[in-house]
Amino acid sequence: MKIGITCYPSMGGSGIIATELGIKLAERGHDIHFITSNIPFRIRKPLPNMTFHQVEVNQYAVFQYPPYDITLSTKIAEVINEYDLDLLHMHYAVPHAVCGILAKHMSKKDIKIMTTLHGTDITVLGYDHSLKNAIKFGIDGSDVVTSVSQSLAQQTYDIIETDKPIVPIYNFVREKEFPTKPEVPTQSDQQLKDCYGIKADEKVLIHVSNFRTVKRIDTIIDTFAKVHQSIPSKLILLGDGPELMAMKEKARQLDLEDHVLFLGKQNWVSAFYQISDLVLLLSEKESFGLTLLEAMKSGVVPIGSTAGGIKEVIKHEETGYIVDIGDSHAASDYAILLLTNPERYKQMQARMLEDVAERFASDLITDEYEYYYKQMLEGNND
Ligand code: GMT
Repeated sequence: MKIGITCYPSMGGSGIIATELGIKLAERGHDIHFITSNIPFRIRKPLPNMTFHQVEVNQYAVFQYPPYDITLSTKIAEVINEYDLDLLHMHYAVPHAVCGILAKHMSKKDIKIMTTLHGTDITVLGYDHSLKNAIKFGIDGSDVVTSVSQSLAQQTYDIIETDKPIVPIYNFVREKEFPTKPEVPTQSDQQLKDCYGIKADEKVLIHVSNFRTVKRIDTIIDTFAKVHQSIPSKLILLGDGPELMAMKEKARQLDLEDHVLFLGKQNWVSAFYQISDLVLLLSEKESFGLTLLEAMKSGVVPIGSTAGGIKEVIKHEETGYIVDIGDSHAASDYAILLLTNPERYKQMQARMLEDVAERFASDLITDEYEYYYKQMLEGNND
């Protein structure tokens, strides 16, 4: 199949899933055309059947704002015609699904469109009255719509009031990018710990995000503060965003500045999971939580909140623990329980790894997308 993919090419989870899926599909022999503002950051080596088409927006004095959406639509239409694409896979309802529909009209080809909803396009933008209609238009005008969890599908029905069927297809990780850590840390793991002043006997908790308020990093620091009182430990925080400075201040106020490590954006998060014992994602909105899955595949046991799709990723008391949003007491109790009971930790880790392999395998999820591509092309998508 000849597939056009549009996503945000930056470090967010939606861009990662779009890129990793593109790589999987290219490895299976499909022709993949990324139509994006930049080369997606996870693409590290050329694949013969993968092409990147850059969207460049010119600035003219007549425009108060550069018209990215129109330029993107024009570029998609050009690529549809030039490469005779079979289908578009748009990640995010606005602007990308809407741009796909516009591009379809511009290209004059009856191309099929799949749209994948990732979360923020519904759970945040969906409440913006000026965008809700555009989101609905993007969803209703797509041939197949997928969401990254059942929870997000339900939220879409509730918030956007569409009756378009929405197919939940979970996030996945390409397994070799997140090798499972060995039981005994390697020399290079200890070297990485040394770089950041983490002692061999200290436990490591990790959180990775874009530091938006919805990620509730305040709850993560409160959780760590309680754990740190009884267990020698460090908290690694990877990422950058609006809450960064406030969270640094919070760590200082709690006298934890030497133990909460703000390491900024990192390209190779996998190395940090190799040295971590627990991953925390205590968000108040989260459609899936790709960072959890990346950490779990690496062998790091998760504690998550009840938000959105997290409950579908972690099986409470079986593959990790779930706590109410804002409940740092419960989160720290579970963390201490796991970190002080090596047998319990090992059992949960083993069950978690089995579950990741069963439900979130990259081949399984790629098969699901491919199945719906075929259904669309055969006209069986209603
Ligand atoms: O988590 C973010 O804020 C980034 C965001 C994005 O749009 O890239 O991630 C969303 O998509 C990921 C991939 O499907 C999901 O795993 C994340 O849970 C989702 N984020 C939210 O719902 C807040």
